[in-house]
Amino acid sequence: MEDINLTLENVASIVQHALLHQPITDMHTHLYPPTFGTPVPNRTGHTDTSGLMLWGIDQTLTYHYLVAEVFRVVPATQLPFEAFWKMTVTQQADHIWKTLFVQRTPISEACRGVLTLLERLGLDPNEKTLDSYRRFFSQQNPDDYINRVMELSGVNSITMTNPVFDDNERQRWLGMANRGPDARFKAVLRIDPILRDYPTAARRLHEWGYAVEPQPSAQSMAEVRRFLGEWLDRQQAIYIAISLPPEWTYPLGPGTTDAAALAGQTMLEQAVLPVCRQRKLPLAMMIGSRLRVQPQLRDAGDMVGRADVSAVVNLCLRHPENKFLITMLARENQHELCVAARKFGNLMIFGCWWFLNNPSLIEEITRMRLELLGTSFIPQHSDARVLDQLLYKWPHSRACIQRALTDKYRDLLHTGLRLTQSQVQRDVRLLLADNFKDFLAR
Ligand code: RAT
Ligand code: ZN
Repeated sequence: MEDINLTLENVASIVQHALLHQPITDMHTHLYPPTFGTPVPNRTGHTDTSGLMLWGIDQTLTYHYLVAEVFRVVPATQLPFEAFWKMTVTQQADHIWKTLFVQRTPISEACRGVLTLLERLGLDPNEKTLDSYRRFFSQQNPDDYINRVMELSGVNSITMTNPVFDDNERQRWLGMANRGPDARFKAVLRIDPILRDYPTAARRLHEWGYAVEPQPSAQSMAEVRRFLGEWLDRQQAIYIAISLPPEWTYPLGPGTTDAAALAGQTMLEQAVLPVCRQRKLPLAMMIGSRLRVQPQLRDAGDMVGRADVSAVVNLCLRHPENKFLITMLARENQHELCVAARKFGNLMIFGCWWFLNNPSLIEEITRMRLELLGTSFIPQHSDARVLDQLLYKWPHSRACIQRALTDKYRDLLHTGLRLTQSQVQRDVRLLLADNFKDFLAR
């Protein structure tokens, strides 16, 4: 087929078309296949309240981003936290719908997202109650519905987050021995306690039969390496991941006496990084989350804090044989992180994480990354916790990437450079899929 030359007139539609037709590898989500159970009743009437595959209107509306927003409007002085958490998911969803969507204009990004996904499913977002949406979801088979959502959102590979220190998650893996993996989903070994809270991790590992000691001794390191290796094999994980607080730094200062921080650094250097090197797996570090600042909000109670980019620089410099996938939560860190990525081939920056996953910020950050890094970064991941969220998070992000890219191609056209549709397609393939795949394969 003949290639089409880009012009100032056709560039916007060519970029839009390329983005829409490029299958997305979503490299960080909290989604699961049906084999991990689902708390929503399906056609066979089965309900598994601890199930991990979240989907449907009630889960969508009780997303922690919306829980935070509903408590701003009906504060805990009117509806105490304990009373909210005692409600069923259905009651919580009704409360959130009435408060944020019927009585107010649903203008926030998390609210708008729900409207986008309803519209994508052919549902009218103007309903005053959730009855008709619930009817729609009760008619879906979870397994088929995954295919439908993936097709509608343009996602062809979903990367999970599999926190091995979560008992529910761990038990499900252990009970799954004879079941084959779901080809639509890839696993990621998430190990936060090993670096964030070594004493707890050591105790749990000991309970699970690893000869790990309360101190990060040589024996403990060897056992943590054995544990990581066994779980990487079990999950067939494609990378190891952790999230870290804003205070996280590397290396620790010479006067550091904080035993947990010292143990975390030892485990990073002597267990996690060696295993990653040996298996050629990246370590994904998500930096800047301060957990449970408002504990009564549970998952909605976490905060952002400005972190230390020089810790990332030191890490990449001292461990050139390791690969790091890095995202940071604070807007204030984005420029410095981008400059750091210019220095290190083993540093791949990814996504506009959590509180940055808003159109104004995605667009600003993507424009800056294109200017500083060309096409050598991963612009976005969905972080979806509820399957249906793929139906809004990707279209909203795609629109931002589209505007940023279109303007950059226009700038190039003004220089007299000739550009074609297939070049745009190649760039978009790098951004939405191949930069991640190539980094894994490196
Ligand atoms: O974005 C979120 O839903 C957060 O609660 C976290 O899960 C975060 O994305 C993480 O992976 O730690
Ligand atoms: Zn996440």
